[in-house]
Amino acid sequence: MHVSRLGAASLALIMAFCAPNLFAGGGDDAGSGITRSPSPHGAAVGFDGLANGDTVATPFTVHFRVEGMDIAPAGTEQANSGHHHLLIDMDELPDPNLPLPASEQLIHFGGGQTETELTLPAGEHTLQLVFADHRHVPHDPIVKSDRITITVTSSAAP
Ligand SMILES: [Cu+2]
Repeated sequence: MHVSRLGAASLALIMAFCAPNLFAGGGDDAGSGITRSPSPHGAAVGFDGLANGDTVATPFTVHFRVEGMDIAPAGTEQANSGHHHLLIDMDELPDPNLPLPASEQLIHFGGGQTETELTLPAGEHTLQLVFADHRHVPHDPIVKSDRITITVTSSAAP
């Protein structure tokens, strides 16, 4: 009896802590109980004017496109909206159930920007876009572009 009473108490504690995250439909909690914002059918992101296999001279401007959703700055909670994230030379996506971490390889455009100028070392690089909500958490289903490979040269071809 002692064991089962302990078990019941633990379960009640777990439910008390998890329930708000499971049912609040949002919030700032970055824990495992996070609820991802839904994306509408047909939502897509991609690069405008840059395709897999392209060669570009550094620095170059990358243009982001989104279809079926709206751009909203980070921190602004609004249905069917989010902001762009550019992943540079990342072979794997971060856990989509958590806010995307920021790094030199994962750039947030929380101001709602739709383009950026990149300066990259000469050579092959991969680029990928991931859209995410006001908390930087990718939508469900995730809205991401193909990962494209481009060749960067140090100066414009003559
Ligand atoms: Cu972000």
